[in-house]
Amino acid sequence: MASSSHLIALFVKLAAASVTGAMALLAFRRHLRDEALSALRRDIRISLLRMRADVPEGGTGCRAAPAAVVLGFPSHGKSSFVNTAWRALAGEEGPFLARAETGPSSPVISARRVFRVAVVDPDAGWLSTIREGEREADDNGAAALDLVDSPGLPEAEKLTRADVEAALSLASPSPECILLVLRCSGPQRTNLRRLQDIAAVIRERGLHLVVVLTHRNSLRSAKQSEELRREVALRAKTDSVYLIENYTATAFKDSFSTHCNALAVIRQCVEFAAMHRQHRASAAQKSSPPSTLGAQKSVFE
Ligand SMILES: Nc1nc2c(ncn2[C@@H]2O[C@H](COP(=O)(O)OP(=O)(O)O)[C@@H](O)[C@H]2O)c(=O)[nH]1
Ligand SMILES: [Mg+2]
Repeated sequence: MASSSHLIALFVKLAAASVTGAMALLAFRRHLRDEALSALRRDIRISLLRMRADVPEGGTGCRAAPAAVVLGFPSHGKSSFVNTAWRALAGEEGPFLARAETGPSSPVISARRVFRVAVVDPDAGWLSTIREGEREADDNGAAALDLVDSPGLPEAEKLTRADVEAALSLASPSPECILLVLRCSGPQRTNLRRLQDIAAVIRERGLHLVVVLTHRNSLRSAKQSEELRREVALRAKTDSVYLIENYTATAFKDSFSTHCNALAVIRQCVEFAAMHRQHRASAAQKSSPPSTLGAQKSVFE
């Protein structure tokens, strides 16, 4: 009798130790994931702040928030991606909050198209003195970017080059990077065939593109995802291809992979926008007439 009670006590202790161990592991995993998201947000903030700092106040370059146009066919998840990116960048918690209007079928006519998203400072609070300069810049909206939700391209069969050109030139503010959003499953998957043509027009305008494939959860396996990613990369001639399951109002649950992918997409996009700005600035410098001071100098050299 005494030995069985000892056994039970031992069993209870073992169970308690296993539960504590499992909880500690879960807490550790959560900490690692939070750290990974913070690192991505930090990278994005640094790039955005650097883009602004590179142009002195009153200088000739552009100090505005970089603009990324979200392009794609209707109902492929463009507006949902804006909402997803907003949640991930702002580090929003609690119930899902939509900024861009979304809908299951026909394109939603939304009055709002430009969404200025500020990137939350992961170090706010405990690094307050070191990062004072950055916070000051932040007050002026430096660590932010504009996501421009476009109305949607015409159906894939009817799509022409002029349609893509019009979508790019009508976008306001004018794009510095393109986020091409395509649904990776269902009958809409056939639209991927037009990827090559769309990507060509984007490149001809001197813009970089990031391909965002939505409805990731409808793919059956990691192998299928990888094959699709490779196929899209070949068609679009870019390695910047990301698969994502967007946040939607139905059955919403925060997901590490969605947060991580949305932040990775935006980090790439900001990098491309910075390259685009630099390219434009150096092209403008080359085309501007040499100053008289420069001309005199060359005479005396
Ligand atoms: N399951 C799932 N549904 C999505 C995803 N992205 C968008 N949706 C849904 O697809 C529909 C169309 O999305 P929306 O963002 O309005 O497409 P848009 O016309 O390209 O802006 C909406 O009902 C969304 O809830 C996704 O990644 N996964
Ligand atoms: Mg939309």
